[in-house]
Parts: sequence; structure tokens; C-alpha cells
Amino acid sequence: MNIRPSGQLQSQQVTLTKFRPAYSYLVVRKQKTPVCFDDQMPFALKIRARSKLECIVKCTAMNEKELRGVNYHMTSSGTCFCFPKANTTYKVSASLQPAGCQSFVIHDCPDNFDYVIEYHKCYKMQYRRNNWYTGRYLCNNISSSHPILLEDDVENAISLSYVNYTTPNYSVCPHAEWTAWYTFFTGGLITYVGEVRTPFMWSPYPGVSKYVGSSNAWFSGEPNGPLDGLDYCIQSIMVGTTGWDDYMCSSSLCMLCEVDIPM
Ligand SMILES: [Ca+2]
Ligand SMILES: [Ca+2]
Repeated sequence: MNIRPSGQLQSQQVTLTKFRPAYSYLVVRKQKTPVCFDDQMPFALKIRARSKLECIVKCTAMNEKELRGVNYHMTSSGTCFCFPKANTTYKVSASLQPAGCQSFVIHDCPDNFDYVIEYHKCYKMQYRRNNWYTGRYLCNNISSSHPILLEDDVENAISLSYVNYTTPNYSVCPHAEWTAWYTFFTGGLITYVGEVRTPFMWSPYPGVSKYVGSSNAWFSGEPNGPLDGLDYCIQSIMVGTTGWDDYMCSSSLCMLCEVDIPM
């Protein structure tokens, strides 16, 4: 960010470099849009500050380890809001920026990925169709990311929103059979260990797995992969129908990659 601290504020410089301007991908389709947090969120803390620098410094001093970001309102004689980390969706708005709001957020999402401010996630779509194993290999080789793990219903909804808003068009990720559908691989699969079939597992990296568990995201009638010795991977279908389907891992689909970032 373009803030140059001086005087006694120089000691805060290391902290300041962690703050990045706030953007959303879920406000305007195919556009990274500057946003501010919604000041009305119940956990917002309102304080006074004479500059955006002072806003950041004060919020940091009050809440360093638990701070997610700040809003600074230039036109309301120095109103500053501190937003703590919260395991919830954040409401953001593009309309506050023209009204003189600037917002900054702390996250560790690498620059070649998209930070989804609404749920503190870090995603990027591979717009190349590969079988699941090649797709995972490619994710693993980009910023140590992995095929997306949809760990709750909110993340499932946010991921669909992200894909819907960022995709260049609805034909770049066709289903292997129903080409008018839009679909992508996630990190979930059912496989065999020895001769024994596993439950559905998230497998972000080779040799790493954890149970998918029950989910409301399965499409009606799914999963239905036969016990035929083949691996079936969870594809998330966005256009054509909506929901998860277990589908042959050997089929060629796009894959949504995710970088795990600290809370
Ligand atoms: Ca995830
Ligand atoms: Ca299926």
C-alpha cells in the first residue's frame, strides 16, 4: 500500500506491509472491484482516526493478532472501523468507495491467486481440462495449492459464486459428456486401498486425505459411482444443474485450485 509512515509510526512499518487494499470478485462479474467492509456488521468496532495510517495503527494496537481489516472514511472527519477475524461471511460493498471509504485487509493469499474477501479463501481456476490426478499435480505445483476442499456449505456456495463471477464464459469448462454444462473437479474422491473401497475423501496432496463426511451439496441421486474398481472424483456442477457428482477421475475437466491461508 502507498502509506509512508514517519516519526514514531515507523516502528509500525512491518505491520503495515501486511495490509492490502480490499477487493471483491463477487460484486461485478469478471472484474476485481475495490470494496469496503460493511460498517453495519455487528462485530465492527468504530473509533476515531485522523488518517488511514492512524486508523490502521490504532486498530492494530487494539487487536493485532485478531484483526482482519479496517475501513477509513475520509469524508466523515476521521471515522475508522476495525474488523476482527471472524469465522463468518463478511459483507462488503463497492458503493462505499465513491463515498470516501478506503478499506485494507490482512491475508496471505499469493498474488497469482484470487483472495475471496467474503469468506477469507484463496482460489484460482485451472482453465485446462485434465484428468483429476494431472489436475491435482498442476495445482500442487502452483504456489503449493491443491484441488479445492469444500469443507462446509458456505464454502461450497462461495466457491460457486467465485467461479460464476470470474469465469470468462460458460463454455470454458464443459462437462466431459454434457458439453453445455459447466463443471470442475474438487479435491474429493472415492478410491481403493488394497482391495477395499474408501469413503469419500478430500485428498489435497498425494498421501494426504481426510473424510468428506455428509454434505447437502450432492446432486439428487448422487453419489452413484459403481463398485467397479475405478476411482470416482467429486465434480461440482455449476451450469446445467447444480451440485456434486462423483465422476470418473480419468475424465477431463477443469479444476479449481485453493491455497490454504492461516485464519
Ligand atoms: Ca477449502
Ligand atoms: Ca455420479
